[in-house]
Amino acid sequence: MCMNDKRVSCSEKGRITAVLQRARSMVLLSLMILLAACSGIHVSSNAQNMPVPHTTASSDTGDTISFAHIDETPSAGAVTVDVTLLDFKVFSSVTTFQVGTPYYFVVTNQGPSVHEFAIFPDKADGSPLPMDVQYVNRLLEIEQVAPGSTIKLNYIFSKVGRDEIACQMRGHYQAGMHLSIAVLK
Ligand SMILES: [Cu+2]
Repeated sequence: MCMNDKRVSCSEKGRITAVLQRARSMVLLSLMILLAACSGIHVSSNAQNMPVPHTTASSDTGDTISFAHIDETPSAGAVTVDVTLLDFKVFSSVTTFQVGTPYYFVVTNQGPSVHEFAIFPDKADGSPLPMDVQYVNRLLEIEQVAPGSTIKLNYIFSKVGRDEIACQMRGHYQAGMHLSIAVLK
């Protein structure tokens, strides 16, 4: 390709080509390292997001909700509990529960916003625990109930105590989205 009368320019071209090739192989090498690193992170993040026991619906990939545990039919002998989520209130047809009784929660979001359905423990006297403690010890949680939608799930309380049905989405709890309930023996 190089003409005899353009030697300088030809050798320049050669150098540039060599530099480009080196750069290309460097890019390839970095890509391979990056890919290896990424696949490592992916595996460990999967391991961290294993389904958590006692959580009715858990987040599998950050914002994605798994509805794998949501039941469309009540378990045998279950008491139906109608829960209504509003901006920013929670209503429930049952507020006194019993340990060991199967309950079938029918949770409807009648508000214009997305809400969470969760049951958190309170202190023994019924006063609320700090929100982060409530959340860590939550009995069950559906992270997102879309406006106008209904989710249904079976749940049996295993512990006597004071709890609350609540939504902890940003500002919702503080705005009034919590309802005290009691779980008796
Ligand atoms: Cu809410």
